[in-house]
Amino acid sequence: LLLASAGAATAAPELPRLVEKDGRHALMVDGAPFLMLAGQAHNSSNYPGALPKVWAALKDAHANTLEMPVAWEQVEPKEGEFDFSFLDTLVSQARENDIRLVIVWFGTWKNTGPGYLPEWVKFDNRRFPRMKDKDGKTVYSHSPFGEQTLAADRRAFVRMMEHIRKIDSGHRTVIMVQVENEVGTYGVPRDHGERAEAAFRQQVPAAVLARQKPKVAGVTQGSWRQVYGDYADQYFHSWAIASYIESIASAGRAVYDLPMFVNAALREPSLDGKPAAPWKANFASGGPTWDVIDIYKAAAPHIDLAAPDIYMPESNKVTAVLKSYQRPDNALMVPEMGNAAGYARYVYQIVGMGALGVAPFGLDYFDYSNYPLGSKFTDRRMVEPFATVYGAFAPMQRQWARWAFEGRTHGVAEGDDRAPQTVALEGWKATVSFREFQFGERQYLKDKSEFKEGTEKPGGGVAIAQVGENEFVLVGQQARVKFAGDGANAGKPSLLGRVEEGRFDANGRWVMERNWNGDQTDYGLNLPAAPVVLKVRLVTYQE
Ligand code: N0T
Repeated sequence: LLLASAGAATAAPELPRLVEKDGRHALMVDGAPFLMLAGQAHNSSNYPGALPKVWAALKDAHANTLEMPVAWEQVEPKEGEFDFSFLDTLVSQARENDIRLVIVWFGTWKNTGPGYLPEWVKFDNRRFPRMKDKDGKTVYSHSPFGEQTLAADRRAFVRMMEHIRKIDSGHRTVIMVQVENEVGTYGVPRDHGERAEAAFRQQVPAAVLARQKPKVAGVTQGSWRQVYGDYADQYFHSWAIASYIESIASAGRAVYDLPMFVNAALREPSLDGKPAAPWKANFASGGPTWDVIDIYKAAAPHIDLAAPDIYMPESNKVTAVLKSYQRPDNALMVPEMGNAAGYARYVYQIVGMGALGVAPFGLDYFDYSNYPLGSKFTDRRMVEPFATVYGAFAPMQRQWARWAFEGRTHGVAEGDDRAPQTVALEGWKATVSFREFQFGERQYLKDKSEFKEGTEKPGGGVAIAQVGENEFVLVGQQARVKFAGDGANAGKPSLLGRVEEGRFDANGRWVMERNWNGDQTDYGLNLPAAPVVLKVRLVTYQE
């Protein structure tokens, strides 16, 4: 008996954790990189009765991870009385469905507001103060300087982490935790309550100064206003909220050390590389927007990453957002993205960039449509565009995550301009073009205004992994890919050596289904509307 239990203890897999090497990142799950092909449930799907429609959609989507909210109002409806029965149901059903979980903590702030506070917190503004604006008027959003609010939120969060440890430490079904949801405040740049005002007059902490450069010429230290001028209010609020989150996350990790992150309601990305302008009332001040990631890093070392919630459908904005959140000190993860069909192609770009994971939002069959942020549909028609892409990656997600961590992967999504894109590879470059017929070149067409059916809207995407010097794995749809020598192979004549269409089996072994040649390779590799996986070998030769 003793031996058996000792064996079971050693068999318990290690805790999920984030690792970094050469500025790249992996989420280690059961000791190896893991790619989260995820979906986030609707906000109100966090009750046992709602779960059947969640699992059904995730299964249809070929997802391996569910992001599910757990709300403070739900677990502590009366002060000090905790009920984690939903977590019990969620975790056990996740295991039955072979799905990992990311828990999304709806605490003090949900989309900046107090919606998910228990009523004993929400309506007691003395104990749990809201922010004040500059005229002393009460703001809807709770103050990050509410000491009792922080203590109460932290206690509930810690109790949740204790509960997760209790039910899950032998399984690791829960792999990450999001702390709060889309924090910040709309309409007001910062708190003007008494404690906030006192803190605002203090010196900017050295940890912040070390990362976020002063905005006032010639000033290297001083109060927030002195150092950051017109940016001071937003920066201060970011620091205040990040510090609040740090207190919750560090206490939670002390009891059960899961990777933790924050998500951002985006502000407009920088399309021209220029720094952001000072805050105007057009985005949530204080949230982890791209311009204040450094403040979050300084104030919240127990938060592994800040992540973008992408509800901007434009391809140039999506690209700018992804670039601004992928940094050597910040792993890329997209915990929310619109679930409209047009977003499915971005999975190739996101996964190709080496993200830890991606999740369309509202990926369950609850009869609620997020249009215009997401799909008009609430049934299979909503899931289908993601299902085909996830289906191609699902069997190979472990290999893909390893390749991504090794820096071998690249991703492209068709742009709104439909223009070709080039991908720089080692010794090679790939040109990806869109709307082409599978056979022949455009000049063969009589009617030059003709395009391939099904390409009326941008929907193409390709992810490429360079698995060997001259060997590639391509996953993609609705695109044409052509390779040419580059770098060490520049100018050398080359040919496709072999192009196998196939799939990876459950053991990660390649299963060849056919060899593409002739018409199927003479005009580039023409990926059909439904995703395919190709293994491509290129060969240079002497003329
Ligand atoms: C998201 C989701 C959920 C360009 C919206 C997005 C989720 C939260 N908020 O379904 O509420 O809990 O994180 C806000 C997007 C604002 C509009 C942006 C237009």
